[in-house]
Amino acid sequence: MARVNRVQIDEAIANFQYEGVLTEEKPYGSGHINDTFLLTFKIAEMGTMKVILQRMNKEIFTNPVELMENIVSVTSFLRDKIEKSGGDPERETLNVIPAADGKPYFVDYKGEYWRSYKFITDAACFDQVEKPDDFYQSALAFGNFQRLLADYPADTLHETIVGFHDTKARFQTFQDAVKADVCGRAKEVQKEIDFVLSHEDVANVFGELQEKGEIPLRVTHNDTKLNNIMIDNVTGKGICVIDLDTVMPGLAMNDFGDSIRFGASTAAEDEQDLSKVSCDMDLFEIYVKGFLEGCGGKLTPKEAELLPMGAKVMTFECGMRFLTDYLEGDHYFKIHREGHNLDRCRTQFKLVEDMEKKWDIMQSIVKKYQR
Ligand code: ADP
Ligand code: GN1
Ligand code: MG
Repeated sequence: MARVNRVQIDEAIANFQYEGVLTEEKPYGSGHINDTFLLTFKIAEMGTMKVILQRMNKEIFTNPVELMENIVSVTSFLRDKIEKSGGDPERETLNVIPAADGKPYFVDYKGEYWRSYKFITDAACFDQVEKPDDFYQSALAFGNFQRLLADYPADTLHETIVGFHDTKARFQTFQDAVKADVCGRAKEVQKEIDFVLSHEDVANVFGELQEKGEIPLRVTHNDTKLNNIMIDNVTGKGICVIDLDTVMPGLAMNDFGDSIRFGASTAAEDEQDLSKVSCDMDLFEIYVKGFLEGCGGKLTPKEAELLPMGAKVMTFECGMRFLTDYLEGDHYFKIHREGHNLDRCRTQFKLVEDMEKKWDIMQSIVKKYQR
């Protein structure tokens, strides 16, 4: 997407139901998809109010109206449950701020879509695990999120990205990208291409089990990385699950797995020194414990048994997506340097290899907590 320009952002700010005087505006967070800004308003003598303003990525989310319909509906469903259990819905779920015309989004003069959320104060998002307990709390919160949405009417949800975790289809897209080689980059990355090709079985495993009816579709988050959860600064609890763009029917193992690929890694997702990258078994264990607790015993024995496979599938898929994007000229994930997507792809494949070495340990850890 072209960068956000000044006129667009001013137009967006003027068209949401904000109160007070804008005193600060800055780009915010480290998401790879949307353009996020933090705005601060001064409200009379009452103090300040912060909000998140986002330009949604229209190239990726091709139907932002349906996407916002999902978010409004899921957040009101959660709000209701949070209220009933005596929680604080202002902090424990996203709160959409309406546009001036009452819609949950604003369309700017370029036809691009914006939305706004109340900023969750006194909480933080992490790009890497700093304290193991934060990872445990994120596991509890993502497991709990799945449990809270277990009775959400799944057939009313729009599929915001078709085939988002259809790993088999993504394998095909990858092969097409290698064949087309639009940037002439394939020759530099033969080793990584061969890695993908030698793992076709990993791309197929969940599709085959679904066809056989051995694993259920649930309402899942589908993008469960650590920086999509807010940890309360005071209590240290995983207070709110954010980035709800991909809440759709999906697989419990994939929600588990995406958290592992990002949070149980000993290095950043884009680390260039691969000797620093491995899958930490202590963090893996902490997450297994928290996730199973959060799901409240709702996973079937088959799903629990497949959790290590979820970690491998999601890590492999993500590496393959980064490599596809590198081959196609970096149009999907935001990059901040040359070869950024290739660096990201390499960490993911290093993690897959490491998981293969630690496979027996991963399985015995899951057995220990399975109930
Ligand atoms: P992306 O899809 O680009 O990852 P996110 O919705 O995850 O976009 O937002 C990017 C970042 O902005 C998050 O990682 C988080 O740091 C911050 N953020 C988003 N929503 C909120 C919120 N309501 N309160 C506080 N911070 C938020
Ligand atoms: C993207 O939106 P963000 O930055 O939380 C991506 C995920 C990837 C992740 C890799 C909608 O997540 O699928 O796993 O980057 N989100 C989308 O870090 O494609
Ligand atoms: Mg995000």
